[in-house]
Amino acid sequence: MKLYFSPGACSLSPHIVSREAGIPLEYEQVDNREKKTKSGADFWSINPKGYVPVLEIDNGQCLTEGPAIVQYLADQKPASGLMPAAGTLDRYRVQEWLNFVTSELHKSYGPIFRPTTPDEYKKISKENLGKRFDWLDKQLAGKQYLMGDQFTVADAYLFTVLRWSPRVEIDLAKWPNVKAYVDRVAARPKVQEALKAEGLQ
Ligand SMILES: N[C@@H](CCC(=O)N[C@@H](CS)C(=O)NCC(=O)O)C(=O)O
Repeated sequence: MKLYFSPGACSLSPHIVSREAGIPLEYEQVDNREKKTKSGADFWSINPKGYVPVLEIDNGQCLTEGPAIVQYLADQKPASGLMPAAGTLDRYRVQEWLNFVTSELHKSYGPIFRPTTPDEYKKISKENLGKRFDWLDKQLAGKQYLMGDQFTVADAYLFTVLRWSPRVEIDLAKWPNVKAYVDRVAARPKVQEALKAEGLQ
């Protein structure tokens, strides 16, 4: 299988999951501005939506949308504990987290990165993120990971978006549990491996 990624983008989440699960993937870098892959392919022809991540599965099909990709990868290695078994309440809890990260956090960062976004809009996006972090900080009190002691795909995704904070001048020190969580996830050997492979360390 091949993962199309852009360094540090949300594709870092499935990248981390592949390494945590011990699934060997081919990784192909995408130039998100030019919409070209490292080997010169037209990225629009790979994902007509024009964004990473994309997982090309061995049968030639492509799967898009990070939250779907991480579940697919984790389900290849159920013993990894990265995704609880289908039908269990814990599975829906992890899906609840994935949805929170994608809709309440991930898509609030996007406009802050864009140079064309009006400052007033950026300010509102940051305030909204701050409100979510107030809540998140309480959820993480006394916990190693979102689900307790078990690292799951939701942690790979949450970590991926939280690490964009310094680039948009959000200081996570205001939320000590969130800050400690980011440091804890960053210290995981497989996370370190993924960061190094993307040239982020
Ligand atoms: N809904 C998609 C969004 C993916 C997304 O926002 N990807 C960004 C990187 S974090 C991207 O490739 N953006 C390039 C673009 O939109 O031109 C998902 O969750 O996978």
